[in-house]
Amino acid sequence: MGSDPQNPAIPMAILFIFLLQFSLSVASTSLNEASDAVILQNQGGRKQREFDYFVLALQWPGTICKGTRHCCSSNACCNRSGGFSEFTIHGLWPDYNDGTWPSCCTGKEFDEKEIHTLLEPMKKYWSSLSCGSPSTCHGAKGSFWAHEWEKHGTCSSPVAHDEYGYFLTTLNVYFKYNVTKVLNEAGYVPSNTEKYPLGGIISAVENAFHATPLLVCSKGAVEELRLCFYKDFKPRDCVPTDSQNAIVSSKISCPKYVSLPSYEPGGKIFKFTDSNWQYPNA
Ligand code: U2P
Repeated sequence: MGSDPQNPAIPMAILFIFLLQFSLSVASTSLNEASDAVILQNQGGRKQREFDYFVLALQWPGTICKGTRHCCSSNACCNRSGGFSEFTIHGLWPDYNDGTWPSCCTGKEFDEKEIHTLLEPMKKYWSSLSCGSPSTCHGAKGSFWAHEWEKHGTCSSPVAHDEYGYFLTTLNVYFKYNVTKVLNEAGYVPSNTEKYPLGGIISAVENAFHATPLLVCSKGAVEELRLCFYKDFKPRDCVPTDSQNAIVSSKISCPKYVSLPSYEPGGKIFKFTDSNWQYPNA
C-alpha cells in the first residue's frame, strides 16, 4: 500500500496509532511489574518485599588497611603486591527508600565455581581487606564474597537472578562509574599528607554522575564512598541513613577536610604464623 505524498496525514496517523499502542504496552508492562513486585522469603520464613534501589559501596583500602592489626592469607592488605591506589568494591546492596534493607533473602549458598570466569577481576577489584570471616546469613562463616552474595545478592531479584549475574552486574557498574578516575581528574589523589574538602569530593562525583554519593569516614580519612542507582542502574541520590536507628550522612561521619591515604603493603612487615599472618609486635 503506497502513501499519498500529497497527504502526509495518513502515514502520520498510522505512526501516531503505532506510538500510542507502543506507549500503552510499555505503561502496562510497568504496571504489571509494579503489581508483580517480588516477595522474597528467607529460610526463616520471613517475608521481605522487593528492594527500591541499589547502593554500590566502595571501600578505600588506604584507610582500611592502615587499621590492619592482624594478617592472614585472605587479607589483601597484607599480600597484595603493588598496593592500592583505587576504590575497591565492598558490595552491591539492594536497599529500601526508608534507609533499611532486606537481607539473607533466600537460602542460596555461595559457590565459587559459579563465578570462576570472574575470579581475576574479582580478586583485584573486590578484595577482602580483613581476616575476620564475616558471619553469613544462616549462622555459618564464609568468605567476604560469600557474605556479600548471601546477605545482599540473594535480595537483588528481579534485577540479578543468580550469583553469576550478581557479581557480573556489580563489576560492570563499578567499571562504568569509575569514582577513582573522577576524583583523580579533579586533583584528589592518594596522599598521606594532603587533606581535601569533603564538599569538593562530593561535587566532583555529582558533576560526573549527576547524583549525590554518601561518604563514610574513619578518623578523618575516607573509608567508603557509596553510589546509588535506580534498578536500571541510572544514578540517583543516596539516602543518608545507615541502619534503622542511626542516621549517617557524609557531614556527620566526615570532617570538612578529609584524607585519602595511600597504602603500600611493603610499608609494614608482617610475619607468618601457622595459618595467620601477624605484625611482629602484635
Ligand atoms: O554500615 C554498616 C553495614 O551495614 C550494611 N549496610 C549499610 C548501609 C546500607 O545501605 N546497606 C547495608 O546493607 C553493610 O553490611 P555488610 O554488607 O558489610 O554486612 C554495612 O557494612
